[in-house]
Formats: sequence, structure tokens, C-alpha cells
Amino acid sequence: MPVQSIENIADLVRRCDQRGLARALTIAENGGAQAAALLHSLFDPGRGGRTVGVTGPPGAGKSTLVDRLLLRWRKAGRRIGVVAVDPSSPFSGGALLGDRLRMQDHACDPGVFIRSMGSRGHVGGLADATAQVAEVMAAAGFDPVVLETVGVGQGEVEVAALADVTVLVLVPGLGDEVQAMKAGIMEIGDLIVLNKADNPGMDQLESAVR
Ligand SMILES: Nc1nc2c(ncn2[C@@H]2O[C@H](COP(=O)(O)OP(=O)(O)O)[C@@H](O)[C@H]2O)c(=O)[nH]1
Ligand SMILES: [Mg+2]
Repeated sequence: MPVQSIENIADLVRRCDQRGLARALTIAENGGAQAAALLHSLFDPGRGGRTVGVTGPPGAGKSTLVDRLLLRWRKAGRRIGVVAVDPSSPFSGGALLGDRLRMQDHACDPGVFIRSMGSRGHVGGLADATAQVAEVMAAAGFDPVVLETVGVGQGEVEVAALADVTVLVLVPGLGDEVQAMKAGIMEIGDLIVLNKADNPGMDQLESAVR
């Protein structure tokens, strides 16, 4: 692709043009020279914006938690990007967000933009691809950008480690906690959420975490 088209796409991203953004996210996810050129074009040292990683075992309640965070951030007038590295559990958007999510293909006005990462074909690995996708979202004005990832493998730990703030979600009785700790994921959690407090085994989980 000629440099000019990359510049055009970067312009569309900054204006949060929906089709331009979708195109840019695909380029960013695929990686390689085009992604590098796009990110170079979008680079803005003055831009603020944060990334929030949410990780933990499958079924821990990460998407449910993110849904609630989306509601709160929306009420505060923020536009939020979500990169679902684990697309296995979709975001419901909650009762309030449901309509807004369905309106996504209109404009950035809905305030929440969700992108699922493909599971393969990332030049340079999943972490790089996710970082690039998050960067494009930030350039389109989404703040924060949430990265949801299943914290069970090295690649996922790397993704979580990209974030400015990482939330580790654990649940009692799943048996995955020990595995998660082995994978070194305990160290990357800035915040540890003990979820599903209505389930038995919270005390054991809490002392295991402590
Ligand atoms: N009992 C209970 N279930 C929950 C809680 N939070 C989420 N869930 C349920 O757990 C299941 C998995 O949640 P999900 O958010 O998709 O988990 P994820 O795979 O970590 O994203 C869903 O059926 C949720 O409704 C909780 O606090 N208590
Ligand atoms: Mg999920």
C-alpha cells in the first residue's frame, strides 16, 4: 500500500471515521510494515490515554466486570475501546449499553468500540498485535482502552503486561488459581479482584492469594 493511503487511513482514524477505523485495526492486527507505517503516522507523544488489562481464568467474570466498568465510564462521558483477546464470552453491554453497542457501525458516538482479536496470524505475536490495535483505538480517542485476556498462557500474560493498569480476576473453587500463579500472573496484577463472592471457598481463595 502506498504511504499516501496509510496517511489517509491515519486521518480517518483521528476523525474516528468508522470504516477507516475498522480498516486501520485490521492493518494493526496483521502487523508488519504497513502496521509500522500506520502507527508511525498516528504517533502523538502528547496524547494521554490509558490501557486497562483485565485478565484471569476462563469464566472468572472478566467480561461481566468489564461490562459494569463500561456503564460507569459511559456515565462519566468517556469513550471506551475494548480489545477482546478472548472473544469466547461476548460482552452483553448490559441493559443500558445494548442498543448503543448495536449502533456501532454508525459512528464513534455510541461511545464503546469493541474489537475481537483473531486467534492466529499475528506477525510478531499476539502481544504486539494487541498493542498495535490498542494504539489505533487510543489514536481514535478512546480512553481507556480495555484489554480482556485469558490469563492462562505466556502470550496472554504478555498482553496483560502491556496495560498501564492490570486487573487480575480470580474466583473460588475453579482450581485454576494455582496454575495462574505458576504462570507468573500474580505479579502483573495491580489490582486483584476476588470475584463470585457468592460462591463457596472465598476464604480459602483469599488466604491463597495473600
Ligand atoms: N455467581 C456468579 N456468577 C458470575 C459473577 N460474575 C460473573 N458471573 C457469571 O460467570 C459466567 C462467566 O462470566 P464471563 O464474564 O463471561 O467470564 P470471563 O470468561 O472471565 O469473561 C457468566 O455466566 C456470568 O454471568 C459473580 O459475581 N457471581
Ligand atoms: Mg470474557
